[in-house]
Amino acid sequence: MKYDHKQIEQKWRANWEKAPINVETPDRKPYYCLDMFPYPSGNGLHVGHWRGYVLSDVWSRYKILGGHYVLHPMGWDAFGLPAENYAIQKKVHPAIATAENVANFKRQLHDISAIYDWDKEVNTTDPEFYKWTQWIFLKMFENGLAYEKEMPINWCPSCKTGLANEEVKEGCCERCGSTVTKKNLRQWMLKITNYAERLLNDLENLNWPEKVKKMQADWIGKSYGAEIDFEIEGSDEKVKVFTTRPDTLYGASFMVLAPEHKAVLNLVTKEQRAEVEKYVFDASTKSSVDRMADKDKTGVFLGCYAINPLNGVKIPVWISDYVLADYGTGAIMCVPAHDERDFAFAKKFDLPIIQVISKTGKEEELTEAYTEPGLMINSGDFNGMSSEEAKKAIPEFLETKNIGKKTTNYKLRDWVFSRQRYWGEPIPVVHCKCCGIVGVKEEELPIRLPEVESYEPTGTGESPLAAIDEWVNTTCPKCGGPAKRETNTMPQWAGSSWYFLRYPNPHNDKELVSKEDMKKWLPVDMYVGGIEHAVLHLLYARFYTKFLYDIGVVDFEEPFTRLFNQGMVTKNGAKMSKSKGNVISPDELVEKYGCDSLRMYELFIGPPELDSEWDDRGIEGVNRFLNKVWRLVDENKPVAETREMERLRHKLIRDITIRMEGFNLNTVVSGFMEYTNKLADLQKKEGGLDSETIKTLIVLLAPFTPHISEELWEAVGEKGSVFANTWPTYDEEKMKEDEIEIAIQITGKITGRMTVSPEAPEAEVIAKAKELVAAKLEGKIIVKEIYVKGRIVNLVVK
Ligand code: ANZ
Ligand code: ZN
Repeated sequence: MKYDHKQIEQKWRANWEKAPINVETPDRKPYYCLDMFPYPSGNGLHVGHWRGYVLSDVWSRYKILGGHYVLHPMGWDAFGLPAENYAIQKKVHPAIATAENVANFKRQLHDISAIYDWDKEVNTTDPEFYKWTQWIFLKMFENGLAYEKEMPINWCPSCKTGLANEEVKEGCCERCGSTVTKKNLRQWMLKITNYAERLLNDLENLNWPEKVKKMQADWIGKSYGAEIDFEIEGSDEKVKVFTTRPDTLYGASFMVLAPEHKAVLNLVTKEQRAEVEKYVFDASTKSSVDRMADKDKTGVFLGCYAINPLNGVKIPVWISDYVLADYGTGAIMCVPAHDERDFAFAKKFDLPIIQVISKTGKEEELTEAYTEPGLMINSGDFNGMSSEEAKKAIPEFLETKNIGKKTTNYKLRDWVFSRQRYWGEPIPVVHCKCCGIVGVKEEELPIRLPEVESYEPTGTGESPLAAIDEWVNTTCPKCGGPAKRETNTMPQWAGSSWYFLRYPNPHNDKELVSKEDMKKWLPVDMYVGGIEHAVLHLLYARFYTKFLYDIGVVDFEEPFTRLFNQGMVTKNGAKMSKSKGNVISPDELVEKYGCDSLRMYELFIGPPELDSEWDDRGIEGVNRFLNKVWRLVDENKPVAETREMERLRHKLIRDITIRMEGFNLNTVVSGFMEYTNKLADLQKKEGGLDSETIKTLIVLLAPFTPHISEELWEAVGEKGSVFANTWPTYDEEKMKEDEIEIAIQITGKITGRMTVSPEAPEAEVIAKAKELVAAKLEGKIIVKEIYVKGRIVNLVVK
């Protein structure tokens, strides 16, 4: 019988449809294995997408064999810009393009043979789904976590539209190339900052990659520091600075304000005003990323001086765009001796550099900022203290004088939650002249997206929804008077922040998730997806979960117990993407080598957490290996089990299981290759292998190559699916080599014999030998001990 992948794969897919392998029985424990759901783009899947889907499917099938009933769903994160832009170009409704793309994705996913439960499919653009996305927003609004605020957004002055950050390429509009500016617009914000401390603390207990936890912690960015008031010479105005290094206060030799700082125009002198105003305007056109980037420092002197509160020294006040308006207090004291950015600024504008911390306790010639701890110098009463002590002592002193206080600061900002776009969830509130902003009644949800004629942004910074009077004009739920609907829509992140709660029963129209479904399935046991979501998506999902916990919807605070981030598949060193023209489509590979070969190659390509280079020859090698497995089973004449077969089988189970548990899936595949060679040798030597060993190999392979395993399982005469088995277990005892006899010599003369394991360590064997011949050693001194492995112990005596 020849290995015919096409025939086998077709046959087993049809069989699985008739008799599903993932079934609920009272003794099977639920296990939830989740993929990050895709955005159904028009480009379809490439082999890079396969990697994550294969990983999670192998894991799901492994869990089925481990005695679980597995929830392994799939769905679509389908709101967002690409569909909307396509709609603008082609004048087709985004829902139509989305439906086409979803159908194409589904067809391609079918080739992976993953055990997705399509009854549980979700789509964020489906009103049945976004009803609950809106419901969560309403609850946040009721709980004071959603609020309106004027915020600067990216604005293209020539397209007259607001732009998402992703649409700004190197400071220019992606569509027309004009320089993007900022425009103040009314925005909806979510108070994620209320959760900063919990989001940080709860990272600790998650079984997540350390790297991701660190990225989240850095993003939340908790720091301890102080706020210090500086008086301004000749003015009543005081400027508050935020610093994480109050120990360096004596070294502050100038002060810098953000260009947007509200005191700038009060403080600037007549002489400096024109230059300052120009600088402020220019800064308003740059993004904060550009501003923070390490580049040549720019800035303008305001003409006035601040007074250092500790020593009364006059320091000049500047503005510069490296100071951000919305972090800390938007103003900093600058210590060029100990801060790199301040050092660069001082060098450029020839400002004084005063060292106040030193390694040796003496002043040195500084060629760069000294940022390490050390001893305090040039700091009045604090001289001689360690800088770590001064970090506490100086703020305490300032507090007693009422000129400063200790603070905790977070980098995390509230979340700008509105888009001036069509293709997103309508925000479910109305604006009433009498009552202000009023949430719609829960019974009215979902607030459906109306049909529009033009998806184009309006040019006023409002969403296209604003142009549909019949939709916009409504009545106020509170007073019944005329009111207008909110026309901003939610960002693409909204649906993905909670979709995992919906999969257990996407059609539940009574509640977001039922108590029974929650108890049974949630939180998610294993979440698989790309590292690019390490911060935003995963942080938003954690925030939503904590909020839903607080209002009693779910009974857990963390959504994803275990997280695995797969690396990317690269080709010629670059990430696969249509624009780079280096995309490998799975379609022909499946056709030529089969789904099982491609699944296995996706794992063999490298450690799953790292980026790995695609190599076309690799899949051929895997295919040859699977042919070898096929022959090993197909041509086997079962023989009675020998000790050697038993030993090899237990070792195989152990090695595969341990690597599997550690998610070292590439080494699982190489392990299979290694053991298959050993089994083939043994088969040759003994004229066949015992059927238990053969069956064990088939079961172990099943999560990786489900079709071949099913076919071989049938070929060895077994009824039913290979997935009805349980994952084989191993016994350390059975792995041990049989004991062998070795001779004990005393100075070359055989004096006894004993049996030991051939793997027993030298020290153990010699100790045992000495014990056995102890009587003959009495009164003698051993001068040398020799162990010839598996043969002789020689004790040389005097
Ligand atoms: C004086 C100083 C001396 C500072 C020194 C650092 C080193 P993190 O750790 O990121 O929170 N800073 C404060 N507000 C800022 C703003 N709005 N824009 C840009 N920079 C700002 O950084 C806190 C430090 O960054 C603060 O401590 C302040 O500079 C600066 F040897 O104050 B430091
Ligand atoms: Zn009203």
